Amino acid sequence: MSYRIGLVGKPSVGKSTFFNAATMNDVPEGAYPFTTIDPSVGEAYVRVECAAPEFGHTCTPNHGYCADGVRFVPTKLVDVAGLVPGAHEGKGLGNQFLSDLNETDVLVHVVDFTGETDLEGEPTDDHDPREDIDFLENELDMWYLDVLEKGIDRYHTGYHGAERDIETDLAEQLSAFGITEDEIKQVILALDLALDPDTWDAADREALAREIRIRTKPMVVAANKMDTGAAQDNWERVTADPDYDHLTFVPVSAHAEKALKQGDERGVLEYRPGDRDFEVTADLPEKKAAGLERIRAFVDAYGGTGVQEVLETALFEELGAIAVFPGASSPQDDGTFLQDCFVLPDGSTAEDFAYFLHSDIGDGFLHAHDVRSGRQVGADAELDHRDVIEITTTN
Ligand SMILES: Nc1nc2c(ncn2[C@@H]2O[C@H](COP(=O)(O)OP(=O)(O)O)[C@@H](O)[C@H]2O)c(=O)[nH]1
Ligand SMILES: [Mg+2]
Repeated sequence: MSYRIGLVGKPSVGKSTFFNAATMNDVPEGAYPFTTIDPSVGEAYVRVECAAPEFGHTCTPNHGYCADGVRFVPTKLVDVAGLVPGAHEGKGLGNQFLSDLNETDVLVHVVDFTGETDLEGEPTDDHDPREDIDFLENELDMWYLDVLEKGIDRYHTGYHGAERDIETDLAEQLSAFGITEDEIKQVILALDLALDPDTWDAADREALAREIRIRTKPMVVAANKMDTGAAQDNWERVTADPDYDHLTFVPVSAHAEKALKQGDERGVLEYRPGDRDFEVTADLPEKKAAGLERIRAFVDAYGGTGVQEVLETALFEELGAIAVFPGASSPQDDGTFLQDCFVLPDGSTAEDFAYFLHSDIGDGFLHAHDVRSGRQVGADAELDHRDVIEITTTN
């Protein structure tokens, strides 16, 4: 029911560090490729401005927490280890890697922007981070192409008899990627191809695989280790390159996020995740204090450590998801208020929301109210981010 954000990237880019920082779980980390063989799933949070203050009340979250008007809504984070060259051919943890990827809704490609790790995750200097981006996109495209070719074979073997449509066969073969027949047809036509695979050459099939991948595997690039000068230089180069305009980049220091969260946990500083500032509350040895001041300069310059920003960009921008509060305008008899905040797909209607809450609520849907305005909301009306919606049912 909750979204899964997948962290992907070659070894040693900082996936485990990012994962730990975002979830504060204990996962082994270090510059050892494949420390995390099984995908680790943890709970991270995305920030949503809380609606409760607008009603003059304090919320009582069932899940996650609220800090000074910012609601931290749970989402699943998956550390998907196992990206190695040839993953799509089953090399390394190839098949496991791909099936784990398929269980995520949106990808965060963690890239080491220092250029100090090669494609296998071994130390080097002068590695261009663009190669990592090309490499992942290519692995994904080759994987999609394999499946696409199977769909074309299925079409040729005449499974659907005389009335076969290529989009039907492709949609069946590509169903794990969550794409419909209609969407496939749109992609074929958008690429100026005929609805006849016999007219497609190898380049056409590759372009088709790539386009379907782009539409079904949205991704954000987490430019990690931006606390180093080398990474900052690469950032300038890569983000100025028009060949990468199709991607969203977020500057990140997973180290900084982890240090701030640990400091907060140990009571030496106060830090709300995602903030661009923090307060040191203890007397620290000079070295520690200086380290924190370097982090302060970083979060001030970049508007935060980037960890929260990455998760929120993935969910709310790349995926277009929205957060909706089921609720009323005043607290329940037991004093609870706005206990829930759910993340729903782009385009969700009031009725979708009712079904999301419970099938009985969906089945009994009578009408919905926008609690802020008091206006009735039709079953088919699309909801907006941060709507507060009360649903009335027949039962
Ligand atoms: N400078 C810097 N180093 C980092 C950062 N994040 C991770 N690292 C280091 O990069 C190395 C690999 O990190 P790890 O999380 O194990 O990478 P993984 O193999 O992708 O899971 C470790 O030495 C980390 O301490 C960061 O934000 N800045
Ligand atoms: Mg790891």
